[in-house]
Amino acid sequence: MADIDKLRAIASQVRRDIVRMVGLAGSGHPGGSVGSTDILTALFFEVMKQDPKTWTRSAKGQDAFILSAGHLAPVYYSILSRAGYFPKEELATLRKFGSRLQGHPSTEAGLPGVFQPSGSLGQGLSAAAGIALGKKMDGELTRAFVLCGDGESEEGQIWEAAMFAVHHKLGNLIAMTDWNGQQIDGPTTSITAVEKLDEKWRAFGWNVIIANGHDFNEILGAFAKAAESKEVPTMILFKTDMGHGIDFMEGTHKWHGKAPKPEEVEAALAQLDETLGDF
Ligand SMILES: Cc1ncc(C[n+]2csc(CCOP(=O)(O)OP(=O)(O)O)c2C)c(N)n1
Repeated sequence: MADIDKLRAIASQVRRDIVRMVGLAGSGHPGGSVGSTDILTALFFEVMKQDPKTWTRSAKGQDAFILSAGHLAPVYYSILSRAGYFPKEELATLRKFGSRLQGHPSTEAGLPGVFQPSGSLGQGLSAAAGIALGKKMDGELTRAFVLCGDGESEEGQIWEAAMFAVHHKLGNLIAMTDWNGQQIDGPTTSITAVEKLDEKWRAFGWNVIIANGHDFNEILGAFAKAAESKEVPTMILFKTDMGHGIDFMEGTHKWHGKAPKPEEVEAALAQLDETLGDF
């Protein structure tokens, strides 16, 4: 049985980390990061088979994760550090020259846990499909996970990968969409409407699951259902709110890529319990 209180406590600390990191850096992407915190907390602390002590990009017997929406680097870095991949003090170096924590994840920077560079939207699903195919060819029973954005899903390469994964029967590929209805310039409906995502993924032949991305029971239930699909890739559409957990960031694209000022950092921290010690 998953310890939901433990997951909630980790998620609160991760949200604190994100706000403080982006505030210190003076730039970055807090809205989608705090919005996808619950999904990635459940994934890294309950679902995925990964061992920070033995992790390398070529390690056998471990699941792979790709953050296709690479601008969500703050949540990724916080989770990796809190899961034990590197010391939490390094979180203070986000976006600094020479830091391993670049504005978008880089494998060249050598940060443990980062499997694939990302930031140029639309590519991560293709990479994850390739990894899933490789695992299948090697007879490995591990899986490839990838998190995409809904705005990102306006990229054509996503749908090319969607066809590839079904063609190759990649049941070991679990994709997730942070379905917050927002992207950089406004609601997705006002940019290039990608709705209805569920019907689109079903039409492409995927196993589609819809879940509340802020309810740990639903999130874990979705991953459990995904594990039952053996030959068909799964897309979990997680309904989320951009900025979830910080009242003045919630539900608006305005915090997609804007750093909070010092007083806004304080206002946000007042809403989030410090559960694991700030960096
Ligand atoms: C190929 C490419 N085009 C454009 C961008 C600029 N860009 C960065 S984030 C973003 C919006 C992404 O929206 P979404 O995936 O919904 O993320 P969210 O706003 O929810 O964080 C865009 C257009 C990019 N990084 N890569």
